[in-house]
Amino acid sequence: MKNIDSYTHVRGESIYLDDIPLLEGSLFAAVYDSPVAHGKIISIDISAAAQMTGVAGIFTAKDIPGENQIGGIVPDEELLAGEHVHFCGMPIVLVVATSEEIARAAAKKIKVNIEPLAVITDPREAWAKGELIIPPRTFQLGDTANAFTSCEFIFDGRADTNGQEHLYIETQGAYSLPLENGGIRIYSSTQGPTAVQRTAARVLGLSMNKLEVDTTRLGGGFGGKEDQATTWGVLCALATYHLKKPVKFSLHRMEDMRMTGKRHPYSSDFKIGLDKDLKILAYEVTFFQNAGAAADLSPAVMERTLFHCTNSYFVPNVKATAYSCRTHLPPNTAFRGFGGPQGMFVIEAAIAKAAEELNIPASRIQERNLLHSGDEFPYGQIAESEANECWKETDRLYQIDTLRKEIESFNSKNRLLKKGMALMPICFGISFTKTLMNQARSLVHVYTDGTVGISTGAVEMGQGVNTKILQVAAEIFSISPDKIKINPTNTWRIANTSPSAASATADLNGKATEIACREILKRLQAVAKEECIPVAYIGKTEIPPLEVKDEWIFINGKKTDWSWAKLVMAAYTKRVSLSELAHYTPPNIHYDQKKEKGHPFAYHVYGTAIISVTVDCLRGIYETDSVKVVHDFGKSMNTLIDMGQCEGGIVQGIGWMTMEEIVYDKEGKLRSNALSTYKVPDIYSVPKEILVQPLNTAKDNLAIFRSKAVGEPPLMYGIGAYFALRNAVHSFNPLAKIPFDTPMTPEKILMALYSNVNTPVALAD
Ligand code: LUZ
Ligand code: MOS
Repeated sequence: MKNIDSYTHVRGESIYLDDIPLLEGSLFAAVYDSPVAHGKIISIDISAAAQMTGVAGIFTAKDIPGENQIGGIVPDEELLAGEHVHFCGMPIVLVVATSEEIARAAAKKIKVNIEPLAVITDPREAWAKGELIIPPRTFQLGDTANAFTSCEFIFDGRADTNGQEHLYIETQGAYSLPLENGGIRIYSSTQGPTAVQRTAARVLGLSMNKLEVDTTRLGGGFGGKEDQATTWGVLCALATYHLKKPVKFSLHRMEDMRMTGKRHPYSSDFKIGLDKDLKILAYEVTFFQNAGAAADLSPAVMERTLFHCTNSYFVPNVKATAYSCRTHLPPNTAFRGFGGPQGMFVIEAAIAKAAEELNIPASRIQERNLLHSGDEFPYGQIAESEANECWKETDRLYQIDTLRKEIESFNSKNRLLKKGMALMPICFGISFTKTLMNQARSLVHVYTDGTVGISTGAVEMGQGVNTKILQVAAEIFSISPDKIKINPTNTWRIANTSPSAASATADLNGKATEIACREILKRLQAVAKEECIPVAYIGKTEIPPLEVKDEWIFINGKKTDWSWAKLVMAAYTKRVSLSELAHYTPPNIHYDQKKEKGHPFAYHVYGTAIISVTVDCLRGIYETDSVKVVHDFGKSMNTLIDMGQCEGGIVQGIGWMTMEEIVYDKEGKLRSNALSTYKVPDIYSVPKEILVQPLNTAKDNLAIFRSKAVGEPPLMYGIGAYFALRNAVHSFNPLAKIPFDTPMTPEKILMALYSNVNTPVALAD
């Protein structure tokens, strides 16, 4: 089934925040944000701005009626800076005016005197100074110290991954309006309507039931709007609270890039030990997460890094420690993969280092150590699948050895073009790592004409969750999809929602919808049993099998003259409820943070990719030739959508690993602050070929209709691009010294190509 939004998307008719018709008298917001990464606010002068015609209100921290606090996990983040600023881009003053232009012009006239303080941008420096967001955490399995003594080979090193700009096509934004009795409605481009509601209530000193948050859809989120849409929603609400007027704030791209957090950069140290058969016996890793200036979601992201620190390998002795380090950058936040990719990169780097030192393909070490069912993850959960399955199928379909030989042959014939390939197996745990967040509700109404309206906590952000939820209802009721409508996500219809995140949205909200639909169907079947039994059976105790199928009632497999709509009307006439609010929580998940052991994930998603690249060794530029994948979909309920998620994730992952380079200077100012200086994959840089072969793992799992979560896992295939490039560079210059430091930009490749040799020209000859 096609994405139900495709028709309005291509016609430009889909409603995003900017498409909401504005009420008369609507005002527009802008902020004055800190030009300094760390400092003490000495004075704020708003006089010139206040005098501008059209300025309706100017607000600072002093105008916050409730708590000046937006921190979700740790209360360490002010909405508007009070006494100190902690990052460049931190909002200090909110300006509201009759037009966007006036609001922004007025913001420029504000003068804030800030006494600069020392700036930290590096997580290791923050760590050395004891600047931690939360105490460190350590995951441990077996005994690494002991295991290293019996290793044949031991390698250590350092690995760095950079951040990543979310670059949702729709920037952050919100529109709030006053309701009667002091209530406020916020239209928010958010993945987490409840987070906006809860935070607005806290900041305004209102009860949650006075705040309504409504979200039709997002033009992309990628994690960037899991927590950080809140700021803009709450700023609008603050202005509406004071002015009793509708207020809109839709960020310009450069404001968005400057003021919002990104994927967490990590710097890590690893040590890996193998026996003579290449079995990994021990792995130690220390992660330094660059959290930015406030906690935001960093503690949870850090936790997922630990959960995925061994990727899809079984390592019997593991010790992984993570530090969330406070720096003076915008608070970093959720980004597709949520710390998992960062953790996985480091073990891949460790394996690559071992392979390079031993002069063997990394894939030999990778394959030798893949997880098997029954193996224990460092956090105590037992693997239920074989990571091997996808790998073997990848080999069978795409012939790893043949590909390798083709590349070797190409490289031996070409002097200035070198190819490289890498395998990238993945294993990603599905569920919010915070167990309590794994809950969802769905409200299903069947109207008297037989059509259906559904509301859940799921936020559509292009991932197709609404289509999947619609499919669930269509399947359970056995009615045509065009009889079903999915409503905007709204906190008055569905309360206390978890954000749409963790790849779990379709599972959680889809299952809740399934339960609601089955409940209504049960009632309808009861009505059918009373109302449409053929005369021949009246008075008999044996009632023939009855089925609601394709919008008709079948008895004994024979179609009756009772349609779905007629049955619905009959139920209504009999005063039977045609609505249901269902609640779903996945069973059997738990986690004990004291022991760092448990069963946090409902299930895991597996897959293996082969990525091959070609490097131009004169210029340092490269192309991704192909990405060939076998991916564990469970049993995909929507192949078009799931393939789209795979392709998008792969390209986004490659972008993170290769070309997307976030640069902050030593003063904490974002230098890559526009699309002219921050390069994301475009149509010309996507892989020439992406093949995704579904592996149907028919096994029972906790996914909706056994269709495994697909949002985040494919991003991690992109990690293979880094190692493929590395291999290509090494085939040009076997002595090349390449730090494990992403992104592998053309500049870095060029440096690597000619590194560690006396006469670069000799290589080119
Ligand atoms: N968000 C979150 C996530 O709050 N918890 C998670 O475990 C998670 N995982 C992936 C992406 N977003
Ligand atoms: Mo996310 S990183 O699933 O918001």
